[in-house]
Amino acid sequence: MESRICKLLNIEYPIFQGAMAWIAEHNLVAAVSNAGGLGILAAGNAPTEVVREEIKKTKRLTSKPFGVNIMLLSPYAEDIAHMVCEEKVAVITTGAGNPGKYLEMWKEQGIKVIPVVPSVALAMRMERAGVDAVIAEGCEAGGHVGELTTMSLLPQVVDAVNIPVIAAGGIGDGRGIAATKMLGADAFQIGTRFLVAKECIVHRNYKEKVLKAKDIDTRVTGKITGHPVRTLKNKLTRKFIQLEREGASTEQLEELGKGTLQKAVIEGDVMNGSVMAGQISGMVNKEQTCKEIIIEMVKESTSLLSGLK
Ligand code: TUI
Repeated sequence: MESRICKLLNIEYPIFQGAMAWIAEHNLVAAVSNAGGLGILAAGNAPTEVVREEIKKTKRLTSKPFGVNIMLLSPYAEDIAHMVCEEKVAVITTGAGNPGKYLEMWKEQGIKVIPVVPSVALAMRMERAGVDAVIAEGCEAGGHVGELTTMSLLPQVVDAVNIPVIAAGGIGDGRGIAATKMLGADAFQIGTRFLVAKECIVHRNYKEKVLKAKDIDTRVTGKITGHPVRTLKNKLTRKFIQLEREGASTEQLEELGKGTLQKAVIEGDVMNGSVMAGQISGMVNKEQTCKEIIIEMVKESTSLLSGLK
């Protein structure tokens, strides 16, 4: 599993843990980094000092590199962008926007910067602006998604840039890693499978819902608001879809979505909460430690790839 990403970030395996808001906190992140992957703290919509504390707690649990993901729609994004410099984090990933205005500051601090890009155009802009790598995330992923699938987006981004490309969206086992490696990926980001990791603190009901999910159980809502989100179907998605059909306003839909991720993750209300998860939920059916997940995926993919002669 040699990869230029491993050298760049000083990690053993080219496996990133997707930064899931409210979920990717210090326990999960440290477990992934200690297992040789790259754990990534999700800042989500959390206030700056909460994220700073999470960074400190993670540092106490691991001496390995880990990242912080800044969700650029957060009201605290700007503040967190400065805080991560003070805390000297090794890697920053970004989502849900263009991090252009922070790049100079982060690069001056020697931080490795890896934005999520949902298009070739943004990938090229980011390369020109000096980022270290990009994450090409297809809409099979859970949470906020772009238009293109991993199968279509990834090879087009790989052709357009010279920096390393991390594949994300729809990777659930070693076959997904082998397949996206064939499409040109240098590393692989996995979110949904880590939801059911033993070290993952998400509510038990959330884990059960992912474990029970079938292939066709995710829905994308919020296309109208400009922020489409993939979740497992439930009472909330039915309400969303009905309101969208009735031509509800962006404000009404945003109001309905407020606080719903916390409701599912912390309170375990998986009927009225937002159960963000990717399309591979249907193949997640066992609970393992982060180390077991990583080792199993590495073994499966290397075996598949070594069979290609
Ligand atoms: O960011 C994610 N996944 C997320 S963020 C999130 S919290 C949230 N909740 C409700 C609404 C919105 C966010 C839950 N899941 N993945 C990475 C990602 N980034 N997906 C799509 C994008 C993206 C979209 C547009 C990245 C850049 C971008 O640029 C637009 C521009 O300004 O050029």
